[in-house]
Amino acid sequence: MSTVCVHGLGYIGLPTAAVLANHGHQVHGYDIDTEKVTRLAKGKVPFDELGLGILVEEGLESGNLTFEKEISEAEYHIICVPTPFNQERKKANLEAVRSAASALRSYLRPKDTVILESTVPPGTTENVLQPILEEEGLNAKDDFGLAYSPETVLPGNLIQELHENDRIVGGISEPSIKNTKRLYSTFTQGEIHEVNNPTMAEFIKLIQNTFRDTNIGLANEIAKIAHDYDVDSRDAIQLANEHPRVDILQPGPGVGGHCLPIDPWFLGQESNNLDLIEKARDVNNSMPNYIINVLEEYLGDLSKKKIAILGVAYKGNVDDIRESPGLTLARELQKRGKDHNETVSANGGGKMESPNVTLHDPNVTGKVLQLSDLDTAIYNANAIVIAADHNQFKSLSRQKLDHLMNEKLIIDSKGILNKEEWQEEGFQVHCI
Ligand code: SAJ
Repeated sequence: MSTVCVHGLGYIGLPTAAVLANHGHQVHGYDIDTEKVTRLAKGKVPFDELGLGILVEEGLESGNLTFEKEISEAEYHIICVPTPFNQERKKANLEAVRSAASALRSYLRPKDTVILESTVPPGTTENVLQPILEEEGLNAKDDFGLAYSPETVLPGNLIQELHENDRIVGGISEPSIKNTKRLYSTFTQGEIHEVNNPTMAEFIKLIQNTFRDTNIGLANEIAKIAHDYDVDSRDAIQLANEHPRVDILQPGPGVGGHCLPIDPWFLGQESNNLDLIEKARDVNNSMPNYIINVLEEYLGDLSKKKIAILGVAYKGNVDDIRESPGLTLARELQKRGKDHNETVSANGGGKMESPNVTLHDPNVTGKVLQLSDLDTAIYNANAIVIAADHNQFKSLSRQKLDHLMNEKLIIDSKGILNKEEWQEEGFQVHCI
């Protein structure tokens, strides 16, 4: 068993630390957010993830898992810090990787191994991380190990996937790869694939998410085309996928989360050859406005209409709102009235009021968003848009909606309702 220091206790670092501790390693969790560290030391997990709370609790009880405000020496240092995206410059912000590297290098001893897991543009491990780690005089090739091994786990199913997914390990030397494999093989049943340089591993991670984003872009475009022919896109995709070599993903309100909408741009950081990939991004980003067009098809002018958005998490059964399509839709709806009024004040014409948008999400908490309970959100609504496929929305009560809504219109952008059953009760259901 080994000593491990995990740098960054977010969506990936915390579950990784807990799983490692659960497999007998002595794990030290470190984060620059000292309040978070204090809460974690008391067993308080800052986000919902199936099975995570219990693993943290067990780790703390066994003494295998500790959370500290200082970095500690360890045989392995795993870096799981955020790599935000700078929208304007279309570049990754690697500040957190840089400062994690500067902070840990004085704790680095010969024969230790540093593993980067954060999603980064190709070349980051060797060109950004390595030089910073070497500043204290140790040399990565001869003295310590350095590898990139991307996390590939799905939020909502993280713990299971940490145990089961294959892993890619790209190291700068044979010992770097060997030591990294040794650690991961203690908890993953998936295959560990070695590649002989970190850049290749970084690239593989990015094309996995880019594949998914581009495939969803195709599904979204198919949904728009299907509507023009009055064809149900989901039925069409389902049957098309019966072919052994066709595997189209599902359309929706847009692509959210911290990974899929961002990773394609990381891929393009040092390349001008993104074409189809950028187009797919545009298609996915167009979905909230497409939903507004659909709403207008049914309701006409949306001024003074009340639209309830159900689901502001970026996808079903998570509480994460990063890059949430539901929130983008809300913002775009509100913008409609504003944009219209700016045009009419310049050119003359009648003013338009923004629709009244209400938000409901049973999984998300927080005052900033002004979330309503379900009844308040849908009361007197002219339409509901389902923007996240939470389990709770699959069993919405027709009776309640019938009773509370002003007009019985549902835009089901995730295709979770049984359309026929709802239509039998007099609802208009439009699936994206
Ligand atoms: N979505 C669709 N249609 C689909 C599938 C998803 O519109 O058919 C939408 C979702 O609603 C959501 C977005 O795409 O808004 C992203 O959701 P997701 O479940 O596809 O992926 P993430 O972002 O939660 O996690 C992805 C995963 N990558 C792959 O499956 C290739 C996960 O395994 C990665 O670890 C994660 O990114 C990451 O951290 O990179």
